Order: sequence, then C-alpha cells, then structure tokens
Amino acid sequence: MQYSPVENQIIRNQYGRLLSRIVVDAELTGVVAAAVEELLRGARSMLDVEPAIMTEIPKGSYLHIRLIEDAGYRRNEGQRWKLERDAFTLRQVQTLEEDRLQLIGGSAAGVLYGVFELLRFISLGISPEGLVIEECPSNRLRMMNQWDNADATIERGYAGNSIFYESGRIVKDVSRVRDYARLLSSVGINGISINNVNVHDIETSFITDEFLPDVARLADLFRAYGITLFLSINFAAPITIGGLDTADPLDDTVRAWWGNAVSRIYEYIPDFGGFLVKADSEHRPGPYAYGRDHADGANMLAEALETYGGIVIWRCFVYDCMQDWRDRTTDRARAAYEHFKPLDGRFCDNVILQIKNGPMDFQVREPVSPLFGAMKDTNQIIEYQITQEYTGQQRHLCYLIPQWKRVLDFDTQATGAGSDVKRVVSGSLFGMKYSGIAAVSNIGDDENWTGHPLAQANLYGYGRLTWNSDLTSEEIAEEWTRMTFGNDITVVSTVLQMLIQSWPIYENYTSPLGVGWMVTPHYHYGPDVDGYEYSRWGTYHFADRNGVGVDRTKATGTGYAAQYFPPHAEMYESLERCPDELLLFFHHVPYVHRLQSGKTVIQHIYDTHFLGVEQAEQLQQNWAALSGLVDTARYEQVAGRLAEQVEHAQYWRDVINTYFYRKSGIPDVNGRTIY
Ligand code: GCW
Repeated sequence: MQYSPVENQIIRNQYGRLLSRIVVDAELTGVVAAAVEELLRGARSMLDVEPAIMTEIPKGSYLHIRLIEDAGYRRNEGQRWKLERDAFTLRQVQTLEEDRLQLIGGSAAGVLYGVFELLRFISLGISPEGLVIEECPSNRLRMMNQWDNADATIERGYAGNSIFYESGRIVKDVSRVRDYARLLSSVGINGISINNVNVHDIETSFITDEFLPDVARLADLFRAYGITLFLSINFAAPITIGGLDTADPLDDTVRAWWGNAVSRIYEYIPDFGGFLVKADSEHRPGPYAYGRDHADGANMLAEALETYGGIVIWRCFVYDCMQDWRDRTTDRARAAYEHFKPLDGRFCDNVILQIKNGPMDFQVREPVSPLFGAMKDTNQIIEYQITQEYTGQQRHLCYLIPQWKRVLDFDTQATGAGSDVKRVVSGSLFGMKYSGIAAVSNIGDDENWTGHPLAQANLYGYGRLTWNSDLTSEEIAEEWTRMTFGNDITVVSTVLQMLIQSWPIYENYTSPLGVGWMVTPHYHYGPDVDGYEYSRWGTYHFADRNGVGVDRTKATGTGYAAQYFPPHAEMYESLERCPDELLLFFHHVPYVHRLQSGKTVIQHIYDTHFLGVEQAEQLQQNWAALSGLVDTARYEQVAGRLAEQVEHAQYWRDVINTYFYRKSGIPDVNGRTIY
C-alpha cells in the first residue's frame, strides 16, 4: 500500500487513461466510499492522475464500478458470510466506441476487494489489455485475532504495543487502526476479534455499557472496510461482572444474563460478529467447572447470539497444562481430538470450532492436527499464528506461508483421496455453513508494523492465502516483494529467495526432526533444551544417553498416531515410513538410528545445525548485496535483524549440538567444533 509511482510508461498510460474517469453505479457511502477513496489514493500516487467521479457514462476510456445484488445482501443479514457476496469481476471491454475497465462487485465488500485487486495489478505492472478476472474467495471467514490487552501490551507481540488500547481504554485517535483496517481489507480479511483470548479483568467488561460505545467506534471503522468485529469473552463473566454465583451454562439465570449481554451489544453494534472463546484452557474458566462440556458452553452462547445472526468461535486448544512429567500416559498432542471429536454433531449451527495448527502449539514443525476431517458435522476453522512466537519472534526471518500451505494441502483422507485440509476448512468437503481460517496477528505500534520489515510478508501472505488457498508461496512472496520494494530484478529475486528459504533455515538451527520446544520457558525465544523437560506443560523430548523423541505410536507409545485416518495412521506408526522431518514427533529412537536420508539422527542434528548457521550467514550476505538498491531505513532495519539472527543461530547451534554430544558421546564425523 505504498502505491509507489509506476515506472513502466506503457502501464502507467494505460491505467492513467482508464482511471481518469470513474463511473460509480452505487451509492457513495460506507464500504463503496472507502473503496473509491482508496482507488483515488492509489491513482494519484501510482499514476499521477486525478480521477473524475461521474454518474453518466462518458465517451472514451473509463472505469465502470458496479454493484450487483447488494440490496439482496442487505435484506438478508444471513448472507453475511456467503462467498458469492465477496466475489467480483474485473474485465476490460474494448469496442470501437469505448475502452472500459469494468469492475462488478457482488456486494460493497466485493467492490472493495475488486479495487484492491486493481491497485495490485497496477502496482505489479500487469497490463489491463484483455483483462478478464473473476474472483471469489476460497474461505468465508477470513479472520484476524488480536492478542491485544487493554493495558496496551500484546501477548506474544513482537512489534511494540497495541494500536487498539492505551491505559485500559480503547484509543481515542484511531488513525492507526484505520490504516490497519485498510491493510487487512486489501488482502481480503473480513473479520477481526480485537482483544486477547486470555480475557483479563478490564476486557471482561468490554461487553458492558462502560466500553460498548468505544467498541462500537471500532466496529464502525472496520465496517467501512468490510470487516466484522468480534470480541473475546470471559466465560466466567456472569460471576466476575454479573454478580451471579455461577457461570454454569445450563443455569437459567446464567443463560438469561448472556441473553441480556448480547442484546445490549447489538444495540450498539447491529452487525456484531460474535464471540471468540478460550475456555477450560490454560487456567481460563469454562464449562468443566460445572461438570458440563464444551458443547454445553458453546451452545449457550450460540443461542444468545442466534437471533442476531452472531456466531461463537470456540477454540480447541484444550489440554492439561498441569501435567506431571512423570505421567507417560498423558499426551498433549492427543488432547484436542480427545476433547472435541466425541462432541461432533452436538454443536449449534452458529458455533465454529477453531483448531490450532498444530496439535501441540505453533511449533516450527508439527504434523497436521488429526482433528481436521474427524468431525463431519461441526463447523471448523483453522488457527495459524502469524506472530512468530516460536519461529524467531520477528527478529529472525521466517516466512511462514510454505508451512501453512503444507497444512492446507495435507490430504486427511477423511472421505478418501482429495479430502485436503483446505477443503475441510473451506467447508466444501462436508458442506458446512461456516468455515474459514483465523490467525493471530503480528502487528504492533512499531512504525513498520511488524518489527522485522520482512515479517510483513507473513501478514500479507496470510490474507492472500486465505482468500485463495491455491496461490503458491512463491507467487505470494513475489507479489509482496515487488509491491514493497519495487520491480528491480536483483532486489526481487534476492528477497524472494530469502523468504522462500527462511523457514527451513530456521528449522535447521532450532529443535530437530519435529520434536519441537527446547526453548526458554515462558519467553520462547532462545534455546533451553531441558527448559520444559520436567515441567507441567506436556512438552517433552525425552532425550537420554541412548536416544531422543516422543513415542506416539499405538503399539508402544501414547497412541496419538492412531488418531489419523489410514494410510497416515500406519505411516506415522511405522518407524521406516514416518517422514524424517517428523520422526522425533512420533518416535523415540537411538541416536544411531538411520533416517531415510541415510544419515544417523545424531549426524543429522550436527549437520543441520552447522548448515543452518551457514545459511543464516548467507541470508545476511544476500541482503548486504542489496545495499543501495533498497532505501536506507529499511535496508538497515533488516540488516540489523539479520545480524542478530546470525549470532543467535550460532548460539542455538552450539547449545543443541553440545547438548546432544554430551548426552550421546558420539562425535561429529566431520570433527567440527562442539563444546
Ligand atoms: O502458544 C500459547 C501461547 C500463549 C497463548 C496460547 C493460546 C493466548 O504461549 O501465550 O495464549 O498459546 O493459544 O491460547
């Protein structure tokens, strides 16, 4: 959204002609007004034209914006999450008399998305000649989750403080939030929950008259960009702020309390999206305290919201966080499936389960959650983490789109071949009413939004992938790079390559072969191999002098592997067929176990850790070669982060290698320095 001036004269003239006159066949209010304003901003800046907005069709070249079926959508609020309403077409119509670019949106939001597509094309230098684009998003709900707290801190935030809050209140000056809404809508995001899923004291009151006027201000702002506002709620709110002595979901007074709370919210925000709920997870209150289950809890809220078209998004990140490390029968990876699979079919229509990727947490490498595909009668969406909690905290470069794509492309085999996760979450596999993707945001009030300037690619890419799950990681990275740094071929190819290589590089020098963790407890940044080994969090690697890894087989381990459909269950169960990259997630093996790659586990650990550091150094050198080709401010920011990454990768390498050398006593065959 820099809208840098277009350098290619042909492209500039073509679009300059078309955009000098814009006919808008729709009321210039709300989302359409925001779309047109954005278009003007882009046209001025990229093409140096001042478009004339007209209602009559002119002669010659022009852009024609039309909105079809908006009335229908407005009449029926239930249509809000329909895919078709976000669709748009963009095509050039050339005859002897006219040269027209035509943008037709299926709703005001469709017009907005079409405008952003057009701006993207201009900025990427894609000619309007013969353009025929028909776009409809892959997913209905394209959600952003803020983990922002009212005190302006952000849980797992690595880019400064919150742009939403200051000193316990919603900010007065919302200009930054408006820019954020623009950013999000430019990549098709259509829902946002504005507060942390860990709902603390102040945020519990967001659903009261004290805060609702302010929440409504934000809802107004997001609405103008086609984004629906949600709140995370505290399941114990009836006690904490309602003065009741229970939050039992089957208690009539509790149900009435939520009914009132919800009707009050809709007085302020008529198109309020609904609630995001973290319950019975990491000490958050929930239905278990009353002997009820997650369906009871979610359905109670769903019934309150139903009259208004609201929905409940209920998180499946439920596990025993007070586990005894000596208890080898409990397995955190199994937890979500065990808690939720038996409830399939019991949730109201307007409940959606939000399933975290992966089954443990947001580690650098995990298998896909076996819950995908396992619930045929339940709305479900996947949860990604854009903020890099376990992937370098925006100090290390880690482009996450390839990781997310692997998950979306995973064939669960739930109904035979072709049961990809992307079809589960898009709702097409089981014909679900609600479906989609959610992710935890990576932005804060840093001037560049994401701390690491290149981490913006993850925010951008998340939206693009969610809009169109068939885009490749490379396509997304290239779009972002060119729109961010211009079309210089050296810059584009270097940044593109850096992004694409970054996730495997990060994996190389951190925890090996899918075993995960080995991070400093609580902070999750640096290496601490045994940091969580004897803790209550259920995150162990079981390294001893002979071997390492978690036995999750059915035959001898925790049985987790059996949660998958065949043939995955058998593949993960088998020591020979389990993919190397996940070996230690599924098996406990001797250090001398030979991987499919031919290397022993211990040699693989040494090799990848030495290699990872060399690769990080290479990233630094590649970037250094762009000195003078990228503006100084961004050049230096990235260079600074890469220097830290290299130093820190060396630290990871030495800690991990030394740990395993000391445990195993097996030297590196190449005799490199291990301490
Ligand atoms: O990964 C863990 C984080 C917590 C987070 C939790 C969750 C919001 O360390 O900070 O809490 O996941 O997803 O609920």
